[in-house]
Amino acid sequence: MTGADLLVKSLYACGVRIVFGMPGSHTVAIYDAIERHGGIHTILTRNEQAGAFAADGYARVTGQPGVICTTAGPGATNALTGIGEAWGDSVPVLLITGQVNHDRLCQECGNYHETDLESIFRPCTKYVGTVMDHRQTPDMVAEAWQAMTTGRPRPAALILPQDLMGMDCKVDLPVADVTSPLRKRGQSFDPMLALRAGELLSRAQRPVLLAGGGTVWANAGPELRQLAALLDCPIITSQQGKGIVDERDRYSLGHARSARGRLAQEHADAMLAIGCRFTEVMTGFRKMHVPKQLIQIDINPCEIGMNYPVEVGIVADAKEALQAILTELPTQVNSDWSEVWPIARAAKRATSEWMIDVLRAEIPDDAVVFTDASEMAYRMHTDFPAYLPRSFFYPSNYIALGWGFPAAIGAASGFALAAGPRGPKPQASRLVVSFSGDGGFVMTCQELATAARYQLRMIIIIHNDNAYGAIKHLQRIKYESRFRDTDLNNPDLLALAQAFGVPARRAGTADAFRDALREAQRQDGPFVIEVPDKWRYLRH
Ligand SMILES: Cc1ncc(C[n+]2csc(CCOP(=O)(O)OP(=O)(O)O)c2C)c(N)n1
Ligand SMILES: [Mg+2]
Repeated sequence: MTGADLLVKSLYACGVRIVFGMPGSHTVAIYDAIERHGGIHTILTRNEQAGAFAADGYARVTGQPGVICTTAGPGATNALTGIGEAWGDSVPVLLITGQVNHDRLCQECGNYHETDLESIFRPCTKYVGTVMDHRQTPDMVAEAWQAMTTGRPRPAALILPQDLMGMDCKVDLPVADVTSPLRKRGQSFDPMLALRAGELLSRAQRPVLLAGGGTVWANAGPELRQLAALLDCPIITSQQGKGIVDERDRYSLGHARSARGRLAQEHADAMLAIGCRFTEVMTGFRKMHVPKQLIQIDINPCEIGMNYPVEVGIVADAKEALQAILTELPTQVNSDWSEVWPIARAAKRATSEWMIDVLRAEIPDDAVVFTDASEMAYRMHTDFPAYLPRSFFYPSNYIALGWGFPAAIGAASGFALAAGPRGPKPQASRLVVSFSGDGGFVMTCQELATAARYQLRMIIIIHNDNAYGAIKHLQRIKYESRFRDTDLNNPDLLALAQAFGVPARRAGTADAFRDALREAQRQDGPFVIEVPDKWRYLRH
């Protein structure tokens, strides 16, 4: 048994069944151990950045940590942007990376791939460690796993010197048990706080519930819905909280920045914010109306009162805190939204986009949509209703362009794995949609090779305005239309897809888009739809 065998056994014991990434000289021992172990699938990506994005997409959709394995030095730093995205959006992603021999570390004595990975990854991981004795491996895997899966989910990095991975352990060392009670996500909190929160909410005339990503990771949808029903009040969400309660539900007023969501905020005299960070994007650069009577629940104590002053702050897991508030809620509640409900429910968005409407109408309710940092995707936050938790994703806070397509690959890989080689037919597994602009798609388009290699069932939509439209827009409104480096000379995207072996179609109208979506859903593998948008291009 080698250090790499110990690593693989430990990962398997944590429940890892899929590893994204690519091998290099410093990690071939790990890949060989995976090959001999036989219980873990690998998904080969063509750039480690995309591998980290895929691990992130897998984690977001399954709720389980995603794993990315890279070689030392450039492999690891390629993955850095993906780890940054997972850090910004609170997603558990484990980076497994090689390193130069342990006795040569930090000496700059000519070992290729050498760089100080701990220092590079420390600011964007909850746990980072370099194995300095191969027998430490099981404990360090368990520590990394524990960091990712308790409290606020965030990435971790485990750095493995290549000599230790190849080293024989002589004995069959046991791996650490991480399935034991370290699962508890929150810490205990003062029940008086739940009582105060319950009193405040029941006294309010128009309370509103604001749900963020913390509610999704805590699986707190049922409690949230129950509280809304008891208070007869609206639920609005951040981008990360989208779908925690079906956006068609009578208590849902959708995304906080939607026309309906804004109405809820404007009329609210109390707010319960749960697992929501009040980020720059979500609050429209702090312009969001937040009532003075603010109760905030967050698993991370630093978030309480960080952006808006709070009346009551509860450091807890969202589900546990909501359960406590439900218990403490007085039977007499004063809430009365009767005048606002009809106006808010009828509120219409400013302009409708056929791309968004046709997509929502054509794909199944349980389809999973990954969007990239593009103008149309930004519109989708407010205008694309999510029906389920973990069904609509956007790189919300680090906002790495090029994230959407590889992240969708990660999710599609997870579904393919769950279906298994003899499992349900591909059509029976959930449909994955990737929705990018042309700029973002071309940034990681090499992953068409990955989608084709594993025949992942996914629809890859590219909204093509031949521009970095979002940035061109800024040049127009802030810099008197002095356009520089925002018009693009794109390849023929259909020919590009076909060169990778992925069928593709162009659709320039709502009808053509509808037909293309239907054709795509009849496929067993990936399918590209390009939507050219000359009109938008000219409008800028
Ligand atoms: C890695 C990275 N580089 C640059 C940016 C800045 N950026 C944000 S949106 C955008 C343009 C995206 O263009 P496209 O994907 O075509 O979508 P569009 O805005 O045209 O809808 C750019 C360059 C970023 N967020 N991330
Ligand atoms: Mg564009």
